[in-house]
Amino acid sequence: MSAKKHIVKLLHLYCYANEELKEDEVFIKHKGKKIWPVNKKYASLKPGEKIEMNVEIPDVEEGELLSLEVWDWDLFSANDHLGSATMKVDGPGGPYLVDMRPSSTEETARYSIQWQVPWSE
Ligand SMILES: [Ca+2]
Ligand SMILES: [Ca+2]
Repeated sequence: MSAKKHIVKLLHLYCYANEELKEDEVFIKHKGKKIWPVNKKYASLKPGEKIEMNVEIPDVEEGELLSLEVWDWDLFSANDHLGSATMKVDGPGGPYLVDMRPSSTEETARYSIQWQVPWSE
């Protein structure tokens, strides 16, 4: 018997505090692969801003802990892993808001992701 599968829809990304002085150049990874933003390298965000994500992650098994990595793109140095957000996928519901857990105690960036599991046919 195989586990039930769901689509996880990412709705919005909120920035409460950033890593850099002006704007962070944010992108999101899932299982080591960039999944957002879709048609560009990153999205620029500063504190107090919210941006629409509108991306779907298919085939998430019921009960799975879905983990998303939040990254800041940098031109002259390695990109920074700001932190990770974990969502427990129990079935259709939401929207929910999950806080990113910072990657270290020195990390200043604070982000949250709004997500939901839509009802399917
Ligand atoms: Ca940057
Ligand atoms: Ca940086």
